Formats: sequence, structure tokens, C-alpha cells
Amino acid sequence: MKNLAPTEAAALEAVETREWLESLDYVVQQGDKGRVIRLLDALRTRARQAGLREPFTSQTPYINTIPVQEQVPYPGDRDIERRIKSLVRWNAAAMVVRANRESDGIGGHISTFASSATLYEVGFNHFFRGKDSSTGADIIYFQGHASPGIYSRGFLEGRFSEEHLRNFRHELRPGGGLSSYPHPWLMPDFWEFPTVSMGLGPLMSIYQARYMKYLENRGLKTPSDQKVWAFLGDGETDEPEALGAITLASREKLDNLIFVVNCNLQRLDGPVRGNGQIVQELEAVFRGAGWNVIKVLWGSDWDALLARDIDGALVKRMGEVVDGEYQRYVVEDGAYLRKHFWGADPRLLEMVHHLSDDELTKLRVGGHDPLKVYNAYRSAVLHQGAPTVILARTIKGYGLGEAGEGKNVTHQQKKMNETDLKHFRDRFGIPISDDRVADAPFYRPDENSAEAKYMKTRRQALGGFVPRRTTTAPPVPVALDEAFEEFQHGTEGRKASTTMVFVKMLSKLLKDKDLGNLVVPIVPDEARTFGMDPLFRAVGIYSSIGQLYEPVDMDQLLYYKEAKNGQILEEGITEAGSISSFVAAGTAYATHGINTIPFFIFYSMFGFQRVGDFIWAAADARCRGFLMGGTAGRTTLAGEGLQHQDGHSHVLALGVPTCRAYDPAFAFELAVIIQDGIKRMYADGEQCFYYITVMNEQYDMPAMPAGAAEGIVKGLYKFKSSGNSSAKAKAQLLGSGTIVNEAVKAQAILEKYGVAADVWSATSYNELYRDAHRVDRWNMLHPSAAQKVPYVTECLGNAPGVVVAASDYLKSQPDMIARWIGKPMITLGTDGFGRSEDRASLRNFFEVDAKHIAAATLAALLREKQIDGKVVAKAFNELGIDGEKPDPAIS
Ligand SMILES: Cc1ncc(C[n+]2csc(CCOP(=O)(O)OP(=O)(O)O)c2C)c(N)n1
Ligand SMILES: [Mg+2]
Repeated sequence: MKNLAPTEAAALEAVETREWLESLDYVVQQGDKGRVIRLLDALRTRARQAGLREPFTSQTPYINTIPVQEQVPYPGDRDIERRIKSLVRWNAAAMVVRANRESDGIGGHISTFASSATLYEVGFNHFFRGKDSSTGADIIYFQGHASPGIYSRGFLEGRFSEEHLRNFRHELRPGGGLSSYPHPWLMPDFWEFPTVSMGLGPLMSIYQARYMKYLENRGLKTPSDQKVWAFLGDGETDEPEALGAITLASREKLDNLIFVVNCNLQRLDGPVRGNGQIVQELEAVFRGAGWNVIKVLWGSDWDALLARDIDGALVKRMGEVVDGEYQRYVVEDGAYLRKHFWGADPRLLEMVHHLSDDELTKLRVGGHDPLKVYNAYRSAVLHQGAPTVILARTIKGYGLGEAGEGKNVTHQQKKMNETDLKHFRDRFGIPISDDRVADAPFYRPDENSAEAKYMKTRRQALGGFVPRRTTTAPPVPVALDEAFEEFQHGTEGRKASTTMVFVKMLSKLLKDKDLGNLVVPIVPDEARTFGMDPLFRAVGIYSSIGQLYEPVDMDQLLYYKEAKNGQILEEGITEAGSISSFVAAGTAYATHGINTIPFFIFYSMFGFQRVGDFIWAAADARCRGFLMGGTAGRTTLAGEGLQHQDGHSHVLALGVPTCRAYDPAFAFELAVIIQDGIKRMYADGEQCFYYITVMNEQYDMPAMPAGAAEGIVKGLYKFKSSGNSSAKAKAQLLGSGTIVNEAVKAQAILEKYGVAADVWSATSYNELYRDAHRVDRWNMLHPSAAQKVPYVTECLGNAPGVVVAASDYLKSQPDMIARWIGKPMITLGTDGFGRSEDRASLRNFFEVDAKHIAAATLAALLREKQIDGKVVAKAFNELGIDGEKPDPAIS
């Protein structure tokens, strides 16, 4: 070819290409697919041997994955489904438009659902199985911003009234409203899974699918054909969480999982990959991770054109146009398309010369073609051995025309004027007259209409309405008094940490005849850190394929045992993954009607701080269970330093309304809290979860003082009264976690200076604060009634002397109760960065050790003129208090 003119060379190459393709077609037509693959392999090998290095690619051509000849015909009534879909579109848009006319700025999204209507409607009519399905209900994560479309369908199905729709984003109006996004907390009979914080839904759906297999493999649930569907945006895949666990899904062969990525090529500000192709990028990522990838790029209108694309010119063109340009085609006319897309090659122009400009603009993309979407879903549902991702090309703001279709501003579009509405009505054939259209009235056909009947019949056949949240799990019998009795006695001289105690409790729970099976220990590669390794052997680590190797420590009693029915979820180094398992397990009472009890133990620093948004989603989803913040406390975790020492997780926990957070010091406190928690959540049905910090400092665990249980649960009880009743100067010392021990030591020091101090253990400042506000609010609303007294005031209001509170957390923790105790209060805490040191040095540095507690008490007493200044000066001197010490808060 070297000596040929360029045009001749191109012509020759075209002929050659055609010959090769014809040869391939011939083999394909013989019907032996294996033969085709072997042939391609042989060609590749020969090319390699000849020294050719083809660039690595995990992408396939920019065409539909399912070829026309493999398609099955559409099983539904296309015509009626189109009419239904149009009505869903209309009411969804009307809902947002009307809400924003009435209350400017109330928000809502039109263009997201406009792009994904077909993706959902094909699901609703043919795939999504409801709670009454004999094969079990599907688990569906709806894309948060598409919620108007889901409400709109609910309206057409008769699940919502016009009033509900009018009250979209007005949840406080009489009769209730519809929440902006999927929030089970706000609509507990409807939404099941929160999704709107982007990236969380995809990740949680993966662990949900895995948890389903876990329940089945452990014999807690009958194996089923249920699917987990996760609908997400293409822009959403920018979030690291969205793609962060996809290899887990393929490793675990989660063929019960289907991702549907709505590839409208746009995110909020503009194109997702203007200069590239998001579909191809995602295909490479998912294929590389071992997923079954189904691309749905082109609608049926393109089939005939592609059939005539003998030498691949069209496929080549499809693959070279970048997304920013594809987006442009949406807003341009046919002449533009002819010039810019088809005009790139004379063969392409020839291919469409029989089509008018108008017809060119009407060539649909795949995600808007029910036949293509149906076939993709069918193929996904039937696929075995791997999860499936469907990459469906759609148009953002589809049908909005001038009001935003394909425009960069479309995501934020919330308003439509009369012309826009008319256009939309005409395009989708909504039977609303000209004189009414400007009001954007809702439209629901009569319940005897063909549309209403069709929807009903389809949903009945598929097991009822979707989504629907139900809670059918029976209460769990809780009888732990006997099992937990030992913890009330203390360790009698043997040292233990609260973490060790917790592991012992967990072992007991795992053996409990009623609860044992339901307990789900979850750990992100830290089991040894927490001393949980004995559990490996006792209950096994879950592995969907058992153990294919002989573990290196097989000869030891506590070897690393993986088993198909293993109970522990050893998640590897992923707090995000572990918390997703926690959410799946803690909401299984609703998802599967099974009351599993998760205990997720982690480095407390990598909990609220790192995966706080998942914890928020857990609360929204009405999750139950125990989050155990291990290695807690800024001065209790010695040695680890700035990144590991947690002094603020309790502060962060306060913001989560259904999270009850505790910082217990002793074995009996932990036992009371866990017992109370299990009873509340699993016997009484309270929808809350626990955050409990446990530490690794070992000390004697004392016996439980009589009658302490109630105070432990409420957040405060007197642990050790002063033995000196005659002293004039008095004080109340509050400690939490291990710092209670410092308070006890301070009590002894103060005794020497004539101060009688009582020691309290503050197990939960958060609960004290909530109780006090609850009472204050009641008093405010009932000013003439006998005023109630907050629990913390009951405890400390009449207690004599000054109050000094010290904890291993921010000073803001005890500060929260200061206004309810009626006397001056000094707080000591660990504001500032941690650092690696031993405990004594750290406690001196942060001024939370016994001597600083004593010094703070003496200083407060002096200010109150309850002690002689000379005594205080002497004490400061003897205790070695350095007044010029740098401030740890900013050191
Ligand atoms: C964590 C997070 N960050 C930002 C947002 C705000 N936000 C809402 S929708 C959106 C764009 C969504 O684009 P895409 O995922 O492509 O969805 P589409 O609407 O195009 O289907 C953004 C940035 C959010 N909801 N969550
Ligand atoms: Mg998008």
C-alpha cells in the first residue's frame, strides 16, 4: 500500500475490511459463538506473534450490547404503556411547577425524571416485584432527584391524592405532604432506602445484595430470586462511594444486583464528561471489575441504519463523538445534525439521505426506547454469576423542549410558562384543554379507564405497589438478666478494659438461645485490635464460598476460620462498606422481616468523622443496632496520636436524632446499656440505634452500686459518695469513660485538703441534654402547669458545693448541661489535637487527670469563697500545677 495515493489506499483498506467482516459474518451465521471467539483469539495471537501490540481496552464499540437478533419482543401493550408514562411525566412536572409557583424557591426536579421515565416505567410494568410477590420483593434504590416521578405514579395508582401532590415539599401542611427525596423517616410506609446523598445509595445497595446472600447462607432467610435494583445518575458516579465497592459485588458474584445508570450525560452544572464519553468510561470500569455490562445507547430507529453500516463507518462515528457534542445535538435541529454528525463521512450522509431533517432529530437514544430497556432488564435479571450494570443513554429534561431539554441549566429547572406547558402537553398528548393548561392541573384518568386498569393489573401480577415499606418482624424475646448478671459484680481485682468486657458480652449474646443467631458482628479488619479473634473460631467469618485454603494458623485453637455460614462480617479495611452492612442488618427488620442485631465495632475516630453521612442515612432508614466506637478517648488511646485519638465523636453523635450515645466507664454500665438497648429496639420496637464508646485501658471493674441502672440509662448516677460528712467545702465531680477513675483519685486528693467530693459517672451527656430540653419545652408550652424538673437538675440541683466535670471528649460535652444545675461548673476536656504519648502524660497535657480535676475543684471553691486561698496555693504547689503551661486546645 506504501506506493498508493491516500485515496486509493483508503479504498483498498475499505475493501479489505469488508472481506474480513464478511468472513466473520459467515462464521457467525453458522451459529457457533464459541468458534467466533476462538477465531478472534487466534487472530489476536497471530498478530502478537507478528509483533503487534494492540492497546489495552476494556471498552466495546459505542453500540448496544444486546444485538437486534437477540432481542425478544415487548411483552406489554406499548401503546397504553406510553400513555401511562406520559401521564406520569405530566403529573411529575406539574407537581414541581405548581409547588414553585406557589412557594418560590421550594425546589424540586423535573429534568432528572424526565430523562429516566422509561427506565422506571418498564420496571414498574414488568420487573419490580412488590411485597406480595411469591418470589419475594425486589429491593429498589430510586434515584433521589427522580422522586417526583415516583410520587406521580403513586398518584395514578391511587396511592396519593391531589392534596398529597399539592403538598409536595410541604410536609407540615394538614393532611401531610410528600418529602423532597426518599426518606423513610418522613414517609415510613412508602420509602425504604435513602439515596439522595449521592454515592451512598450505590454503595449501600451492594452491601444490601451481599447481606441478602449472608442471610440465606446462614439459614435465616429462604433463598429467593429477589433483586436489588439501584438507580443512579451518571454524574453520581463521580462520588468515590458510588464505584468504591464494585469489586466486592463481582467477587461475591452478586447476580442479585442490578445497577441502572441513567446516562443523560449531564450533572448539575453541565456535561459529566463533555470531552469524553461517560458511558465508555463506566463500561471500562465495570468490565474491569468483572461486572456484566449492558449498554443501551441507541433506540430501535437506529437498528436499520446500523444494519446498513457494512464497513463500520457509523459505529466509528458513534464512538468518536464526545458527550459535549452529543448534548449539543439534543438542542440543535436536523440540519445541524446532518452537517455535524452525518456530514463527517460521505457514506454516512448517503445512509440518511432518505430521512428529513425532522426525522433525524427524532432518532431516539436507547434509554427512551421501552423495547431496548426491556431487553436490557430481562438480560440482567437472567444473568448469573455476576452483577449487572445497565448504562442507559437518555436525555436530561427529555420532552421539556425550550424549557430545558438537554440544556446546561436543566437540572435546576423548576418552572414552566404557558408555552412550555402547552408544548409538553402536546408532545405527550395529555388530554388537558388550552384554557386549563397554564394552571398545570394534575390529571388522573378514571379508575375504570384502560390506563388505570392496566397499571393495576400489572402491579397485581408483580406483587403489589412499589415502593412500600412494611415492618413485620416479630419482637424478639429478651431475657439477658442471667447471662449478664456476672457483669454486675465487677472483676474483683482482675483488670479489664471495657473493650474486653464488650467482647465477652458479645460472646454471651452469640450463645443466647433467643438472640444468638440474630447477632451480626461487623468489623473492618480490626478484630484483633479489639480482642475479638476468639470469635473467628467460635462463630466463623462469613464467606460465600467457605474456606478454599488451609489457614496458616490451622494448628492453633483460634484459627482463622471462614465459613459459608460464618456469622462475623470481617469487611476488610472499609468503614464505608462496614457501615453499609450495618445499615442492611439494622433495617432487615423492615426489608426482610428479620430482626438482626448488628454490632459494628470500629476505631471511634473512623466512625462519625469518616462515615458520618452513612450514619445519617442509617437514622433516616430507621436503622437499629449498636455502633461500638473502639479505642476511644483522646487520652485513653495511648501512643496513636493525632489521627487516631478521638475526642469528638460524641459531639458528632448528638446531631443524629435517633442515636443514643454513651460513654460508659465500667462493665456493669456497659451491660445495663446494652441490655436496655436490646430491649428497647428489639422487644419494644423503638426505632433508634446506639453509639457506645469502649476503651482499651485496663483497670478493676467495680461492682454496681445499688439502684444505679436507671441513672446509667438516663446518663448520670452517683458512683461514689464522699466518706467525709463533716467537711465544709464540698464538690461534685463528674467523670465519664475512663476519666471516672481520675475523678475517684481526685476525690482522695481533695480529701487531704479538707474537701468532701462525691463522684458521679456521666454515661451520656447527650441523653442528659436531650432530657433537659424535652422538659424545658414541655414547661414552656405548659406555663401554668406544675413545672417538671429535668433529670440532671434532680441529680445536681441540690447537690452541695461546686461541680467539676472531666471527660476524654470536648469540653462542650459537659458544658451542655451547665445551665440546668444551678451552680458554677468547671469543665475539663480534650479540645485540641491528640498526639502520641503515654496516658499519664496525655492526661496531664489535656488537664483531665486527677491532679487537674482536684486543682479545678479547689480553684472553683476559692472563687466561691468556700476555701482558704493558702490551702489552694499549697495544693497547687504540691500537685505541681503549672499556671504557664501551653494551652492544649491550640498546641
Ligand atoms: C453528596 C452530594 N453532593 C451533591 C449533591 C447535589 N446534587 C444533586 S443532583 C446533582 C447532580 C446529579 O447529576 P446526575 O447524578 O448525573 O443525576 P441526573 O439528575 O443527571 O440524573 C448534584 C450535584 C447531592 N445530592 N449529594
Ligand atoms: Mg446525569
